[in-house]
Amino acid sequence: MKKPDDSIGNTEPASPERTDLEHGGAEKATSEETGAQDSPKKKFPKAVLVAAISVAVLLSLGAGVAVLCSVGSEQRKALAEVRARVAAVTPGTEAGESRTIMLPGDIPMELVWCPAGSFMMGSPLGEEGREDDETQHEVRLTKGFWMAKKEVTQKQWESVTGKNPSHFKGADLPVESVSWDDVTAFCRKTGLQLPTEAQWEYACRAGSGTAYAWGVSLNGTEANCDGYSPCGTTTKGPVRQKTLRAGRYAPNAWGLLDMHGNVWEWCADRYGNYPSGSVVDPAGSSSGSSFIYRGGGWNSKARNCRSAQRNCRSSSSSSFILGFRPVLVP
Ligand SMILES: [Ca+2]
Repeated sequence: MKKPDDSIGNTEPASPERTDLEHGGAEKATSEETGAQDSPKKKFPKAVLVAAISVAVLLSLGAGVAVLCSVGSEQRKALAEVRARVAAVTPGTEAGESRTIMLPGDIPMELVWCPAGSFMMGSPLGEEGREDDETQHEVRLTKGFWMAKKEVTQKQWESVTGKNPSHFKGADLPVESVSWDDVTAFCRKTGLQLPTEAQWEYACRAGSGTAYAWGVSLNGTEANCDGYSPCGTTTKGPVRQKTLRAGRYAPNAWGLLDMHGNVWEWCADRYGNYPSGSVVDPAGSSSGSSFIYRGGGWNSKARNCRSAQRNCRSSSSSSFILGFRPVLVP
């Protein structure tokens, strides 16, 4: 199994569960009990007071549960509407065509059309930064697909899940600290899906055959990465040491943003060796416990942001270097 190069990213921020309802109920009970004990005239038997307090607490809890049920019901309805909209999306006609779907709360997610086609997956011998598991082979994708133009933002994540686990907080920053299990749950709720590794690289390259969609070098100027460790050049560039607003850098030829850098992106596939010959619609290894993620992140050396670079980890693992973007296959 490959080892993630960005060991710094294994730190997981704490994400305490909210229990507002239980805390509210407990505080109310304590306050009322205190008031009863301080009263100068104890006209009511203790049993009556205890019963009254119990009823009040139960009513309070009941009202809270009812509110939560109502909110949950509205969210389920909103997500069902999202799935219906997703299911109704039709194929595009040309690369780079864009379409927008609305998430709950009228939060938009822009998608870009990636047409069916063939490409050389992996890297050629001699590419700077190349690793042994990038055996170049021809891949044919028989179906076009819509891919999110940007990494999923925290605003989009919250509109679907109601939570935000991200380490770097900001509505328009990419969501991170999400596991493969988390992002597949997001996809189930919305009717979207994770790209296969082949779909991801095909979209990242957008017709290019070079190490990066724009050419052969990166030093942190063209994408958010560790510019002190450049690739294809000896000139060092900026180091941001954090995520940046999704979509801050120039798009690739099909209009996709941040395929290189900012946060790594989960794919659907299990990690496995590439075949040496041509394949059609590959979906990764049928066994194994490590799942692919691609593209490099804000703390990655530039060579690890190459189109062909592969990385993987277990489905329950999360990190502040790792997010995702979904696809929609009409
Ligand atoms: Ca990225």
